[in-house]
Amino acid sequence: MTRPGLLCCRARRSSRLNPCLLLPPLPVRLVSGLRCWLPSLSGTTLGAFLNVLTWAELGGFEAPELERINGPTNAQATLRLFGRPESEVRVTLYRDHHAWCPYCQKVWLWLEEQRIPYRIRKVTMFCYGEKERWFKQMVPSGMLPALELDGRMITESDRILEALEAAFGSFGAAMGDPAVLPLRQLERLLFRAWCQWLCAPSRSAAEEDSGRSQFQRFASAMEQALRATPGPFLLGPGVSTADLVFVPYVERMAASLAYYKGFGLRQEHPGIGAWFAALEQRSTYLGTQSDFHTHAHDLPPQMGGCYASGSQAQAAMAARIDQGPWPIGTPAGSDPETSQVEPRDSALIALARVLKHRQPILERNPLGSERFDPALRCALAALVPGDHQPQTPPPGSAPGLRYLRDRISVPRDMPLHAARRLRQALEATARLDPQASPPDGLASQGPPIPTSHRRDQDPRPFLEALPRL
Ligand SMILES: N[C@@H](CCC(=O)N[C@@H](CS)C(=O)NCC(=O)O)C(=O)O
Repeated sequence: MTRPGLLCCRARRSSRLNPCLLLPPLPVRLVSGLRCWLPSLSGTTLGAFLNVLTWAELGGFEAPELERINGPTNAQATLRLFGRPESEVRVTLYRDHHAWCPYCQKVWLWLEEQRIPYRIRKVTMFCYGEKERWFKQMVPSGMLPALELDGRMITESDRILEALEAAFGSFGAAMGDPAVLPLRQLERLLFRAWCQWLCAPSRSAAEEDSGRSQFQRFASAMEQALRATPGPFLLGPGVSTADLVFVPYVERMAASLAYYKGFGLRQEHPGIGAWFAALEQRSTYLGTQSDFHTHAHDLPPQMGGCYASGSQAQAAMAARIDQGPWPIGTPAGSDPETSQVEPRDSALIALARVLKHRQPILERNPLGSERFDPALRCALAALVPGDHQPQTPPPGSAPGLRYLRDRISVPRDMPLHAARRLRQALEATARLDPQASPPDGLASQGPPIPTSHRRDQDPRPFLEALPRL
């Protein structure tokens, strides 16, 4: 069965969205869409794949273009001007390629909130590759973040913020303000309690409980600090540097404690939940915000290991973060991870990001480019406008689909909701793999995500595939 009706309906939709995409006659379209894997399919299975969209058809569903330089905060920009001329740029921020470095996020957010024109140069972290020689010549320790201000190189995130305050004025109360200093100390105490709970194996249930209650003591102290002002931020109604100091690690706490402890930080500490919700009203924070899945797997090599509690609730939560179902279309307020309602174009954004990096995505996949190509297009069919279901992929595709599912990084690749849509599409397609039996068995998973390093996330193939500007 070729199901021509479905194919025609898609073709019409794509050509309507993009009038330049003049589709060739039906038989040619079918052949071009199938050329990579026709030889490996038998006549009976072939019919099931005839309505898979071609790359040209997928390219017809355009996502709105992101204005990287002057638009909302985003992880892809290498220059931010906020409507100012480039000649006004005095700052270069050196941060990591994957937006995994918490101390970089603090400085990044400060520059975005203050709308200071700046350049971004991305550097590799030791855990996912080799540090660039040019960066080590400037910063021998290789540590991030680093910031160049009027030609002067500064390292250490707190020193960087102090230098930025001196040059451009503070963002609310300054780093050295008597109201900010005790909050900065509290952030370090909270950080330490989190590390002790998460990064050391518990030898008994009592030890696990003690790690949890020690952490909750400082989480409650943060809530108390929030209650001491009219809120929703630490120093009152306006977000300020004091909040930015807390953002990176409290975000990582929420993610890692959900995954490794089955602990809902936002739910257990509603004051912190309300603080996150206020931050999620800001496009600045949304542009730097990561998600549970990304942090659950970027933290172990950075922290020297994260230890799961092994409770039933923890195992269930970790499985949901890894394999879904992800909270898509849940009622407002019931999403454990964010208060942001899903933007309407999140599926299209996911599609556009895959299309942009299609070549290295295909080449890096363990199935190999030729085998993964049709499987990926089967999954992407679920992202095009309309109520489309993923298509049954060629037999044996599940590990390749799940390899990609496990390596979508937020916000490096796309925002949180777009990433959920793409993971959902890949997983739903993997479950249709006729050879994946049992459907969620180990054999049909992709290669496991490493925990002592993340060299599976080498950024170079993706950078090399981009057009040189
Ligand atoms: N105290 C420093 C800590 C910076 C730091 O630990 N940076 C880590 C990344 S989060 C780093 O650059 N490590 C080297 C690497 O991973 O390549 C600061 O506040 O800037």
